[in-house]
Amino acid sequence: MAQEVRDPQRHADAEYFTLLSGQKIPSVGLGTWRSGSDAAKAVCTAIVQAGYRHVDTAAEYGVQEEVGKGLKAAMQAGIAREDLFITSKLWCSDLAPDRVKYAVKKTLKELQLDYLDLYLIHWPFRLKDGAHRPPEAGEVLDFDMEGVWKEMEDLVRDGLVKDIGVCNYTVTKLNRLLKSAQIIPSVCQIEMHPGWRNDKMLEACKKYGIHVTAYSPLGSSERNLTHDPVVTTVANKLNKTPAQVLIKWAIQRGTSVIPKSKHEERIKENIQVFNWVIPEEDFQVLSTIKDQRRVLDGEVLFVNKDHGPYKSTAELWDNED
Ligand code: NDP
Ligand code: 1BO
Ligand code: 1BO
Repeated sequence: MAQEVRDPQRHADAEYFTLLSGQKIPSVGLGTWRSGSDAAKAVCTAIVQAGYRHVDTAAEYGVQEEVGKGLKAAMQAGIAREDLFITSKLWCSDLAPDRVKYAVKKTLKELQLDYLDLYLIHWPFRLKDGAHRPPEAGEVLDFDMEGVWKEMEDLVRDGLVKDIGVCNYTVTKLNRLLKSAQIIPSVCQIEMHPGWRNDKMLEACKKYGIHVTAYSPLGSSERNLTHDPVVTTVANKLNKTPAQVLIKWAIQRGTSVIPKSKHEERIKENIQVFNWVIPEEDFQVLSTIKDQRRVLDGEVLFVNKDHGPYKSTAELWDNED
């Protein structure tokens, strides 16, 4: 068992985690998937009013220009660029060696930034431009993992990004990547919450020193765990909100965490997670919820049951679930 899983009090008040590169990633960041036209206001509110220093976005979210406006407003309000940690992601249609640099430059332009703190491979599956959901025959292409990673490494050398990492990897894919990587991924971003603990990936990452960021920490909008009776019972006992308990649970596991909200009050609520702890017994209760399942299994994006190359979600996740 990884140290953090064994000792959930160790990271209780970590405001930052240190990456392999030495860079620090703030433990709480603002998610921006499905923030739409509210993204600029959410980002600015989070940074200037609520004290966030970490924002997670992606080309695929279609909000980067809005996020960029929010970042610009925050910087105009006096927050220094170097105090912010901005993450974006390489989308599946750009998952080819000759498209990586172009994709990051487009992202930087949309965000009005000259570097990213972290650039992630969004999903380890390459899609044809304009692929349908679910994909039609021939729309899921071969992914040159080693070739793309080499280009990602070049982005670090060129100073366009400080750290690189992956999302939605399995232990199998991580082991393959590590065989050829010259720069080990600093971060692996994966779905994690008490309803999908994903202990296997957490432990694999810890073994290699790869930091984990937990996405959909509240169970996303599809499985809103803020109404789960186990979570609400612990929240009532600790006099905290269910969202705060879910976010704190993630930090106590040694992961950074990127809750998304479009609402000012919730954005503020979601970072009030310091100077208190989830006691061991309650942490264990949260860590033994039986109904373990992913919210984002990737099926709609990558599975074509008749033509493949991935005919089931089990295949996407290398039969590790
Ligand atoms: P979250 O688990 O963050 O949940 C977001 C939902 O919870 C929204 O419906 C939000 O509504 C609601 N919510 C937010 N705060 C509270 C609160 N205090 N009380 C009750 N409800 C609340 O889901 P996401 O899937 O958005 O994950 C977070 C982020 O992770 C994403 O936004 C994205 O940045 C990243 N991500 C990355 C993925 C990847 O493949 N790498 C995949 C999925 C997510 P409202 O906005 O109305 O407040
Ligand atoms: C559509 C991509 C899933 C959220 O990151
Ligand atoms: C639109 C995202 C769905 C992932 O399975």
